[in-house]
Amino acid sequence: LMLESRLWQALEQNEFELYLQPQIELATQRIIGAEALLRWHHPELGMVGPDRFIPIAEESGLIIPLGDWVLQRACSLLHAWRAPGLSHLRLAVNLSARQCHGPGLLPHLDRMLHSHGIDPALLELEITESAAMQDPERSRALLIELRSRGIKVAIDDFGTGYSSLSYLKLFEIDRIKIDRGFVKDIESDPNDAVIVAATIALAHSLGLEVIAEGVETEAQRDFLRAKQCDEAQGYLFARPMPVAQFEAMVRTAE
Ligand code: G
Ligand code: G
Ligand code: MN
Ligand code: NA
Repeated sequence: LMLESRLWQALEQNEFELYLQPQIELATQRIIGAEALLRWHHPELGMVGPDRFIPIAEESGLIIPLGDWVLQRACSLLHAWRAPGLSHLRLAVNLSARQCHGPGLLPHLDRMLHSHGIDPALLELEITESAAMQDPERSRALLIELRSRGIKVAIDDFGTGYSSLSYLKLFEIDRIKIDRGFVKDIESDPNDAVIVAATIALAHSLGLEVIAEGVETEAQRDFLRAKQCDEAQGYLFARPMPVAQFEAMVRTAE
């Protein structure tokens, strides 16, 4: 209850910040973009992570204005990145279930993309299986609308739902994000290794790209690269970080 009432105030008082976690192309080891991850600088509690406040924001409806704020910040970043050395970067943004199924998302996105003059292909929206499956017909229609604008769509936490294969059949998407639960034991659990390798092959044969999350070791990275996984994200490469630090990292790497 305390956090809920503080959340509305937090939005007004600009206490939220987007952190960025680099995404790496495995074949070249280059940073090809980032996932935007929300952080709350609470004046007394310090940094509060999204696991603590996103569920509350979903429940209370704050997720709509908060999600709009995230998209607006993401679009203004993409606008700023139309600069030498940064213009290739893609930005992935998480959508919550309520945001996906509300009526305001597409008009808001259209306004943001237009007013910031952004190439829609540089924006990727991450939708979890469970969010999409809450209302499969609506999600299907939404994903078609997003993709008709050239916006990229990724399935987040792929493999953790009860309907991963139905998802691939039902929805038009661009990329799957292999959940870090499968990546974690790739070296020690032969089942996980087989599942990950088969998922990559399946995705590729459907014309989809694959990113693996939660990559923490060189052995995991080498396994994924050997199985032709396109991209990876995780503590091995970098933790989520403030925008300025991400930009400096990209510039140094170039
Ligand atoms: O950032 P962390 O490192 O703690 O993220 C935890 C969870 O919060 C992840 O599942 C992520 O998808 C979710 N999350 C982070 N940022 C956002 C956001 O801007 N919107 C939504 N809906 N979820 C987010
Ligand atoms: O949106 P999603 O649920 O995938 O959110 C990504 C979450 O995973 C964030 O909480 C982020 O901080 C976390 N994360 C990113 N890389 C790693 C990693 O290598 N290991 C672990 N354990 N968590 C990670
Ligand atoms: Mn995500
Ligand atoms: Na995920």
